[in-house]
Amino acid sequence: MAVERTLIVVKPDGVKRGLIGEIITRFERKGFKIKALKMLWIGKEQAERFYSVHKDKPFFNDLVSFVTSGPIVAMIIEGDEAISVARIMIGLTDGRKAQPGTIRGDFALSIQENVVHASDSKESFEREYRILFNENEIVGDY
Ligand code: 3AN
Repeated sequence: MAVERTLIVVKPDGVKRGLIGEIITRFERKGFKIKALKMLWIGKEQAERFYSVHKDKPFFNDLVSFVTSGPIVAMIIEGDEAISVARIMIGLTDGRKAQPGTIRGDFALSIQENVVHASDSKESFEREYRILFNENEIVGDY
């Protein structure tokens, strides 16, 4: 058993569509513990840092505009193999190709507006959570 943490973000489309509760519920029901949770509205500079791995992609500017277009909900969850399990739960990037039963498979019909983000590796988690959270916003064991 490898207890890990990962970062989940409900993107602006998910927040606007009233899917915050649905998404939190899926991770809670799966058995993950929520270690940090907040709503925030990120700015351009923060969004550019968050998606810096995509800075040379043709969709980068659109992606930054999209994630800054409204508030997001960010959470850190913890549990066995959290990183890979959360990736399975969110589904493929393109909502049109994501399996039904996954979050994107059930709620997204777009590759950009795909409702949710989950870190894709331990390295991504370590980099991403620091952009959205301060250490004192993460709770201890409970
Ligand atoms: P994932 O979120 O599944 O890890 P990434 O890391 O490849 O996918 O892409 C990050 C975000 O960039 C996606 N969630 C999506 O919003 C956006 N994105 C990815 N590919 C495209 C694309 N071809 N066109 C527009 N937006 C894209």
